[in-house]
Amino acid sequence: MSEQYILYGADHSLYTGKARAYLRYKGIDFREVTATRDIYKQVILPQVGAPIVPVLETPDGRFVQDTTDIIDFLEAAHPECPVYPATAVQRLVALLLELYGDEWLVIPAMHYRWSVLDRQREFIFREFGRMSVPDASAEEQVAIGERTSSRFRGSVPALGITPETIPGIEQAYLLLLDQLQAHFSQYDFLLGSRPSIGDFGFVGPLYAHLGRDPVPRALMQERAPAVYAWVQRMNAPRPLSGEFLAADEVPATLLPVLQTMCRDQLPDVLDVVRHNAAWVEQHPGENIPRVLGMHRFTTGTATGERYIHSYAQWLFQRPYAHYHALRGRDRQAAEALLRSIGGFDALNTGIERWVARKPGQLELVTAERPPSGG
Ligand SMILES: N[C@@H](CCC(=O)N[C@@H](CS)C(=O)NCC(=O)O)C(=O)O
Repeated sequence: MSEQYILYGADHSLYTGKARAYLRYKGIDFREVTATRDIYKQVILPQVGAPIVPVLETPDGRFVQDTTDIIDFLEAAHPECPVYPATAVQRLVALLLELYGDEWLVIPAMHYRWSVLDRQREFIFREFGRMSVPDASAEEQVAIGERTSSRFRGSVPALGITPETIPGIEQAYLLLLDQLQAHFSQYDFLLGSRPSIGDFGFVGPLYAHLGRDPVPRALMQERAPAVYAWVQRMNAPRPLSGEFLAADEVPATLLPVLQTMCRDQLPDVLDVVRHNAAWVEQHPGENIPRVLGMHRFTTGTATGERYIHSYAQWLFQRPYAHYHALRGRDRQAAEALLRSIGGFDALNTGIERWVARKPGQLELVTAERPPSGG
């Protein structure tokens, strides 16, 4: 039996980048196996039930899918230098920023991969082809990649990326780069000298797409070199080093990022929560489909339609449950933070139906309300 963990994924995969950076920071012994066509057939589909990466295989042969579950599984097994801050407000911020990176920054990430395809076509298609068939020739890989990437390319309009929304998406991303440039000029990571779960949420979109695909990488290097340097640090960290800032401090440079998140993403998430509840009402006992139609969304100056991603509720429940479990001074400090970033109302909107993930499927199921409620 191997003593190593195995991470099945790919260099150009957003969520693989999140899990990889985490494994490296924790100094965990692992090897990465490219999710080739054969690996999908022989490992991922039978073990996970769906064609998705990344997937972690543990040394004792268990499989964990979903980067948040992967990280939580590994945090329990390797508790040294936790990536979840122990203090109330930093932990809330870290969980909110994970949600932002995972579920919202995927919009600029997918835009800057697919809308500028004419300027990075060979690279992108070859990455997809190389993943499926690593020993094919470069030319074959480009042709294979063009076919195998069609599912991802095809999801671009459903993510809300259209000619009408693109100017707003770009404006919002450039603003984010400027805000993060200011932040990372002062701090190594989001909350100090140790990466938190928020950093891992951010590095998915900011590495595999925005910090690696040729067109957005050049943009990041030129406009936000401190952000690019953070991406490099995330990928080559000093394992188990660093600390979160003392006294539960949240850097002032993060507040504008959190304000944008609360303004743009939280209304979308609350609408997902409503749609999930309505669906459960109408289909008692059934799984909740991954997508529940389309709804309006806003990012920066752009307004459009994007898919209702039921999963977003599951990630949102993490900061939500953490906040509702706080008492006394911790609760007051978290409330003050939420009021200052415009997130108070969203985090105090009741969740009628809680959801959970279930092994072997991507569709969510309903869950008990946690004791801290909300
Ligand atoms: N929430 C999941 C998302 C994983 C994900 O969307 N992976 C992409 C590649 S980066 C994929 O394989 N998508 C296929 C699908 O969603 O069906 C995670 O954190 O692992």
